[in-house]
Amino acid sequence: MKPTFYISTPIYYVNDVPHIGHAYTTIACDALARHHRMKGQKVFFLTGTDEHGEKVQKSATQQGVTPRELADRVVTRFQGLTPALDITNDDFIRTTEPRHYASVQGLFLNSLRNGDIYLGEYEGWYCTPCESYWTDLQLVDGKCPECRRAADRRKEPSFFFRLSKYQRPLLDYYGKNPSFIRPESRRNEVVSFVEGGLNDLSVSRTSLSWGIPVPGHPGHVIYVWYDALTNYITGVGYPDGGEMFDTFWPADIHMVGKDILRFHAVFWPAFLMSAGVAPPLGVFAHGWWTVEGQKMSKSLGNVVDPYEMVETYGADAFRYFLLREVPFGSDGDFSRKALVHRINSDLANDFGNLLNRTLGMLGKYFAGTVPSPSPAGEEDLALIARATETVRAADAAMEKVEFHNALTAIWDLVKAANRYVDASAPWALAKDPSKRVRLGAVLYNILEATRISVLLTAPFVPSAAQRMWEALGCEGQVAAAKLSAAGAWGGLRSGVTLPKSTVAFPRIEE
Ligand code: ME8
Repeated sequence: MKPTFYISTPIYYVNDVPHIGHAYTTIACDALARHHRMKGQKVFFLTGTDEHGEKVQKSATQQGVTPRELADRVVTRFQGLTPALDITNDDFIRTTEPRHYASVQGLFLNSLRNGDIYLGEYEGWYCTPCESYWTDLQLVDGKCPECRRAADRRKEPSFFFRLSKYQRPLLDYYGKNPSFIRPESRRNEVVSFVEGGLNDLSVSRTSLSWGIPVPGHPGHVIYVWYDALTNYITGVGYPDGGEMFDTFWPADIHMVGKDILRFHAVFWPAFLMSAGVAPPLGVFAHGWWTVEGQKMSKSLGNVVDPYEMVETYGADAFRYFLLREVPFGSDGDFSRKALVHRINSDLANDFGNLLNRTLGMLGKYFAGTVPSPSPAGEEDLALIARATETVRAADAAMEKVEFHNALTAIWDLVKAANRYVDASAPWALAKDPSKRVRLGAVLYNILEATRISVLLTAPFVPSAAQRMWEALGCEGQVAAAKLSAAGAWGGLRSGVTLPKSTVAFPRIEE
């Protein structure tokens, strides 16, 4: 196993406040970061905000403030997601920070010096919402091929990055690193795009002032995507290098929405190759959410506010829903009905109730004290084997970034534990004093299967998992437990006294 793991979210534009899409990417990264910490890896998890460019400047003008004022106001809403959603990012980067200026200018200068960046003139189209350049041929019915909004004609002096030169090196890189772009279907999309030929890319603007100046050419500011992508190396100390850089670069996963895959899988590795910096090891593109069957938009008034979700349903439930409802990588539809259904059926009924009813029986039959395990019968061995297999299966799914499969595997264990309760009928055993040892063994097994389930759900529902962990008499933070040790059967301590009940997941009125 690699000793380190570096994962990043995209950095979010500050032209508007966060919505469910931003929360989704950040939560997905957080679950992975937590999982990798529990595997014992040293993790670096970076998120932040993208504050320059025409889109932010335009939004500021519309609101009658400077871009800086807008950024300072909106950034707090993105930073606030960390406590609200229980996110464990190690750093938060703003592209307006001095460390980032040094990094972007440093990277740019490397390519300017080796001739990969040269001065020319840009003539073509620009889509401000996407901050993207397009040629006549690329436009669809005169509109941006990406977002189908009107693009503007531009003609201005510009520095260009020699992207055309990197067609072969990029294709070689994809060929040698089959898991660089995931999921697989997206990889094919990018490979065909690059095989179709690459034009040199305009990487500076003179008609805009809100950005990082090109060193030595104060009339030019660096293209916002060149600026933004560089955040991933700024975060680990570029251009100075040092221990952080050596430890964590190249990043393991840049997590992105499918809308911005091309920037990450084509432009970014080319910029890095040109400057002599290793490309990232992986880019994962996830799908898009619609809301109650419709595209989310301000004009429809159906934008889902993550803060409101947390207030109404709690961070654990929101996190669980987003990662369980849809296969990661596919598009999905958000609906309150589906969310409430998942909370009541998966979280409250299956999982919460497993612990709660077992604590009830433990209280009644053993005054709450955890009995000793004893030699296992066939049905016990089946449960133990299932738990051991689940630890392996959940990890395998997480390695493939298949959250839904990890959760399905964990819930199979939860359901198996519930069936074991019904089949072994502790309430019947309790009526026969000669079955007391057996009763103790059964309760131990249920609690132990629950403990392992709690351990595995900790990356997804961190607060509830911690409450359940404590209710099971386990010490310390479940988030700090190591999967290899704590995932082994038999970790539950006998002789400790547990509460008679606990509500891990309150039911919601439908
Ligand atoms: O693109 N469903 O920032 P951004 C799922 N600053 N995810 C969604 C979504 C939806 N409906 N809408 C947005 C930018 N996202 C650039 C990135 S990175 C160097 C620069 C998520 O504020 C998804 O992760 O527009 C998408 O990639 C990101 O928000 C775009 O955020």
